[in-house]
Amino acid sequence: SSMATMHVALLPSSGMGHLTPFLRLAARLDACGYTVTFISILPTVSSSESSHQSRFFSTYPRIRCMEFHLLPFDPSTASSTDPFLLQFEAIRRSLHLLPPLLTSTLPSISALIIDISLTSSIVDVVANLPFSTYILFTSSASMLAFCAYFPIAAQSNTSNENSHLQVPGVPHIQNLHIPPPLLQPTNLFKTQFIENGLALVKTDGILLNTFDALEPDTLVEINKGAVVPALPPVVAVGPLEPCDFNFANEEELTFSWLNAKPAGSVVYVSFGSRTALSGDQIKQLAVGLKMCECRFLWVVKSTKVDKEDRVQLGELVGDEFLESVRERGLVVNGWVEQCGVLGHPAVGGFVSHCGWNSLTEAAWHGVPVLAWPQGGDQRINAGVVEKSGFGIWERKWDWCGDQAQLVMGSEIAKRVHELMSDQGIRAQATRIREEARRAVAVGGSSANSLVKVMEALKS
Ligand code: BUP
Repeated sequence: SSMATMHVALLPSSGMGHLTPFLRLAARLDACGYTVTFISILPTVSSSESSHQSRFFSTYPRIRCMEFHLLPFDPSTASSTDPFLLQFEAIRRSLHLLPPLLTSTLPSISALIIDISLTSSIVDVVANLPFSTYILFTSSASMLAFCAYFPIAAQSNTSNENSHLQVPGVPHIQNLHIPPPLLQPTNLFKTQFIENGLALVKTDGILLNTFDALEPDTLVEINKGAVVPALPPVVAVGPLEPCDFNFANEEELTFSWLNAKPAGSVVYVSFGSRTALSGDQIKQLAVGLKMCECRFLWVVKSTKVDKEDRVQLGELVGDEFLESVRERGLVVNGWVEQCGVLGHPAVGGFVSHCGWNSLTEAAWHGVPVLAWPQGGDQRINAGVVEKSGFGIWERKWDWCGDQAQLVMGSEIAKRVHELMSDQGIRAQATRIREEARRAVAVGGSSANSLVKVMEALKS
């Protein structure tokens, strides 16, 4: 079909970390002139997911919305308490309802782009349908390599913390860097993870929100077949640029506070949309930010899902603390427009949980990162920060969780100070920013790769 009628459908999964890159890719494809259908899964887990989607559809009126209503789901039939993981399962169990929706749209669909968490359930459902199936992998190339390799490694399981997993092209992965649920004998996450890893070979290709200059060796090894033979083409199309939602107007307080601060003087602290630190760790972080004597903007989260009742800020960090850092620090309990913050000239460092979107946004804006991974893929992503040199990673700091060892305020202060004063890291972050922008500009590696994928669909 001609470009004007080429039609791409996108199926994201739950959580802002998964939704965000799908919205960005949809906006990119729309800008290239393709017909785009965005499948909106209802109901969502968090209110940020629903508010972002409604804003998205009003900002991009050409993009079509296909509502996909989930079947009723009884969480007690799945072995997990994580609301986002339970939603993965709920979506997986409803996917057999999707083909009639997909085949009845006009112009007919040329490609379906799916989330990794749904892969093993969807590949068989769409196997005989007349379109290609691509994954948009929402994490790093390192994590993709791990995801492809883990099902094989799991067969020769060793549970020693210090044992290494040598995935070709990826820095040594110790067992203690692996998402913790994968080290347990069995659980819902592990089952899904292994099934999805094995199903990668059944897709037509895998798109990555990364770029050649950020993870060069890993991309080469994957595409040489060194990680797993017979993987479909793995294509770096990132960093996917932030959508322009214009949230900033609503957050005048945050941005007018930033506007009054000197260039590069503020450290931004956030652990993403689904990580709640323990009360004690939040208090130590407060101590650290007070001690480090830098200006800071801190997004505090005490609940996993934003629909839950919020605790008052004073209760979390102490009224005394808020009073004592008034000029120097802004503490926000809720949501800030992170891309606006990272792109603000006052911001000179980012203490991050290393969610992949956060890292690609830091790269896009050239902001140095202090990596403090808290769970999931985040230690593997922290390895990318360290290897590419645009940040530092203190490997001794623990994951978040009930058993977690507290990182003390003095230790945090020391590292934040180092982050904000290291000129070498700052220069490298600036170089990464230039590479990122070059990759997606006309003729850049990621822009060219996406065009090639779309061209291949035509034949
Ligand atoms: Br919190 C927060 N504002 O206040 P990640 C997040 N974000 O814009 P996660 C805001 O949500 P997983 C806020 O810019 C990024 O695009 C942020 O994605 C945005 O981490 C996204 O960084 C968060 O991938 O998901 O949400 O923990 O780790 O599952 O990928």
